[in-house]
Amino acid sequence: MDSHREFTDEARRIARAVRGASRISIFTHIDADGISSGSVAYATATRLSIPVEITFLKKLDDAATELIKSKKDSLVWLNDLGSGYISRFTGMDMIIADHHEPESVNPVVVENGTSRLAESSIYHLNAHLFGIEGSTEISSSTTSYFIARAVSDRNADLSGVAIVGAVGDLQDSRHGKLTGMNRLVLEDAVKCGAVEVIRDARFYGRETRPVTRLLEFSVDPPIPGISGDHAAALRVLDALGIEFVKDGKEKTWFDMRHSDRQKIVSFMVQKMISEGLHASEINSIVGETYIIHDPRAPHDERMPEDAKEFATLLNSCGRYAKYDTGLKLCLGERGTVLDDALSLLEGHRKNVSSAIRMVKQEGLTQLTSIQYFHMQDRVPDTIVGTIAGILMKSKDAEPGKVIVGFAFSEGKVKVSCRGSNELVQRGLNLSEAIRKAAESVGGVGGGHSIAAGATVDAGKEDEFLTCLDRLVIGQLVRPA
Ligand SMILES: [Mn+2]
Repeated sequence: MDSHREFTDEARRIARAVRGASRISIFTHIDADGISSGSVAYATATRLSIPVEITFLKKLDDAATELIKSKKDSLVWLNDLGSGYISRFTGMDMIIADHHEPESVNPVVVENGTSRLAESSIYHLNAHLFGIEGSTEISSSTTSYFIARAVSDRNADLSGVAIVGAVGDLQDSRHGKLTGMNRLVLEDAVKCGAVEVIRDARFYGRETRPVTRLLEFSVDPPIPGISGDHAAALRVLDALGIEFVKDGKEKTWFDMRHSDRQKIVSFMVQKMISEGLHASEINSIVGETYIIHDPRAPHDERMPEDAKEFATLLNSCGRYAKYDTGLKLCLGERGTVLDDALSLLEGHRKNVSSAIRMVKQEGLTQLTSIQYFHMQDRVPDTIVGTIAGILMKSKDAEPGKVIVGFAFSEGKVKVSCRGSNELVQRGLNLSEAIRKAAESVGGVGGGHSIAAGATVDAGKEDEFLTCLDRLVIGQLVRPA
């Protein structure tokens, strides 16, 4: 608990700097957590009537670093990036609100007892510096929310959109609910009506997918005898006597009666218990779900309310570089902004499914601890991670191995890696492995233990793979 206190104390110190700023330049990452974080910072500045601008960054490369450094007359507020490169910004008037592994986990303490980080002009709010687990207990959006909340109580209503960022980074997946610092944000959100917590099946697509597809595609963890088997899903619904078709159209999970949903959930839980699944695996299927009611937003029935689906919408905005659309959604705009976001999502789904078909046709290439595919220039580089994530949960991947995806990106090669909770428990730290492997071929990389990315020079893929394979073998010390 002390670490929580120190963290919120630091947020308060940073809030003073925010209040005193004459201009704020926000930089943030382009995924759901990044867009959500950016919107929290943006709303905070706007409400203080401080002139503010926001820039979305795919990565913190040299060009981005120069751009950030050019904002000398502003208080720069970095979200969801920066902690790994703090030494690039020495002397800048800057806030870094991030949850990726910092360059140095412990601030270097100098003789007079103050830390190097405290001494520098950079305000650095990152869970890792306070002994808090940054990959599961706090996202960038909830980190920035702590600053926003310390700026003004009025900003409590930003908690809903902050929760979308945390869910977008899958921080609720390990325990089937948000924990740690995220939980404190959730409490604010529930208090102000921005989020409703519902215990339910945690399937993806409860608002949009036909229910048999929803059951068929629930693969993390798999429901014995249902996942990957559309006919089995139909049989189960029939056997339970559930009417899932109305006017010739299949219902979604949300369309179904509560009692019918309960029937399906208890059937699945029994099935999983009888198959000897772990309590933690069962929890990840049946747990908390988060319904977002942004108090700032007008009601629009096309807007997905489920936090996961909201996050997916933001991710589509980011992947196709419609950052402004994502930002406006987070600020509570609907109408034509929502039209744009929904059509981006539809286009994205088409892109992903055709890419998955391609990889399945070509097959994954197997190494000892990893398996990989290369999309070359056939998809936007921003969807390689999604493809890797989906394959990781499919029957086409070999279990117990990391998936690596490549695609060409602006003259270089973008790499995305995905592991599993099980591999992380066995010692996998993809963030570290990918950083080292990328550096060994002159590239850059990093991220989280379960998901990480890199950029390397074209032609270096094989060398990179050999190095990564060796590093991952070394990490997986614990037996399966
Ligand atoms: Mn993040």
